[in-house]
Amino acid sequence: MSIRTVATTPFSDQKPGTSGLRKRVTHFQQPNYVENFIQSLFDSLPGRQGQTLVIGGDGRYFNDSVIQIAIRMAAANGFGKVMVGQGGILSTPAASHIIRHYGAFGGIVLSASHNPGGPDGDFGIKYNASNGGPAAEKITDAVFARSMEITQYKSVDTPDVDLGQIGVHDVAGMSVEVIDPVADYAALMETLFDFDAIAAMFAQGFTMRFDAMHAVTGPYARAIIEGRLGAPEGTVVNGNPLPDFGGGHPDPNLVHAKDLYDLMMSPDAPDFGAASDGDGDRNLIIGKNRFVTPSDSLALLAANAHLAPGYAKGLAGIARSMPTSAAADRVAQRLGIALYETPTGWKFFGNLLDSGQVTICGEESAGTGSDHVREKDGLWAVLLWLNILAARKQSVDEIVREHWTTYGRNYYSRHDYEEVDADDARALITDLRTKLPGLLANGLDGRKVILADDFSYNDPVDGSTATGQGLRIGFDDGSRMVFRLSGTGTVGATLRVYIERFEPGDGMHDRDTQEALADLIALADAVAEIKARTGRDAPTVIT
Ligand code: VG1
Ligand code: CO
Repeated sequence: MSIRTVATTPFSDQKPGTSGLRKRVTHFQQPNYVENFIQSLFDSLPGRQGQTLVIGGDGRYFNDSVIQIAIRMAAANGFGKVMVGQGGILSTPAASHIIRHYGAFGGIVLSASHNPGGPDGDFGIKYNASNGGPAAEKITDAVFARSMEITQYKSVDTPDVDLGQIGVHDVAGMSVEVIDPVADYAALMETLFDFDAIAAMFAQGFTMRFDAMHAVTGPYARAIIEGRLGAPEGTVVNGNPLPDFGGGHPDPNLVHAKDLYDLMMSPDAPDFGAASDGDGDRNLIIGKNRFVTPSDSLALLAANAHLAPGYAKGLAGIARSMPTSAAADRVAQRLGIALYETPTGWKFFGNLLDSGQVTICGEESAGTGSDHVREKDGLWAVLLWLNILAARKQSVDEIVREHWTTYGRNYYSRHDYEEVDADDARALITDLRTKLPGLLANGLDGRKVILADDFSYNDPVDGSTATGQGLRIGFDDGSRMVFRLSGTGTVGATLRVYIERFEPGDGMHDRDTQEALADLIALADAVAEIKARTGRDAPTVIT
């Protein structure tokens, strides 16, 4: 079969963001746009000849077309084998596991995560390396550089591979294996958690709702929660992945998973509620009348992980992204283990996990995970929670309250201003940056400022540095505000403002979060001139 070389010209906007290249579907549909990016990626991966590439996605609109393009281009670019999820489906954590489990060279995950899908929605392409984790900046920078000078791409003329049936196909001499997207992942989960104890809890009448938001986790949650753990059918809702996620926004937060939230706050609430996002790497955890913030969830999981068989020997260390609250820091302190603070994005946890310095990682954006894969993992977090509930035989609310009494509570909230004019947003950050030295010297509104900088990170493993990762202003009472621009949006800019305040173990733990943070929220607006510069009265999303 002859390889076809096609002439092309560069696009100037193929720089991967926090988590791969993300654009509108219509943008990806421009002639050669997908091909250019995939060829730039392959050109940046020396040693790929004869190797195995994993391909899968979250099932969103355009997933099937891009998978076929990627398979043909993999064959033309010398890969020896492609493993692809049946129906083109692989959740992000499952793809990470498959890469590791089968010793693959890397993997392509097609997803725009929590962004909406459909013909007018978003699409995305991300690359994971042989450790199963998101490509480090060294690789994404190389891909971007290549995309700016690309002149041709390679493909083969073969018919589409039938992704509907599990089995092996030949594409121009390259083997394509269509695999069960769930089986290996479910088997991994069974090695980490006490499935018997969780199943016994369900058998005794424990109730749960898992909202898959018509995204990728439906088949995984059904197979594991209803299948292996024996929860009643119907425990998983919105369990069929749809190309447009049923018109919804597959972001498991209090705005987009409002149905679940309302149920959990109602008299009919089951014992436990959870949801995941488009590609299955995020999680939302809600108990009866008790929403657990992602930052608290990270701290709680770290403090209780030893109750699950996979973590019985304890944790090596904990890592959290910089904007995530300091709740996990106190757990690390008590456990006598290291706490690492990294920039936003899972790729920064990779080296710490690979070198065995941390076991559990988390982000305030509803991402938690461990060294079992190299991505955040929504269902993993849900199963660890279930394991903890089965072991402690207490409600979510009781466990959270006990935690606060022991460690204190970090009141925490993130305010997002979406689709702001990109120049205005950049100017806001630039101007605020110039104010930081003054704040450090003079304080702010009568408060003593002990930290005012633009966060930069030195990777302790490979010595690489990431700068410009967010402006932080910290006060002497442990409260803090952080400002950064999103690297996953597709229209304009999204300003994220993260606010937290520490309340000690014997303090007031029952205040409304927005109210408890009101003075800091007002201060953040004043110092960054958010309303004036964005023209917005209120954030688009509050989490
Ligand atoms: C956001 C979150 C970040 C997360 C990233 C990818 O990035 O803040 O914590 O790692 O999304 O998550 P940003 O740059 O928009 O703030 V996902 O679920 O899209 O893979
Ligand atoms: Co995601």
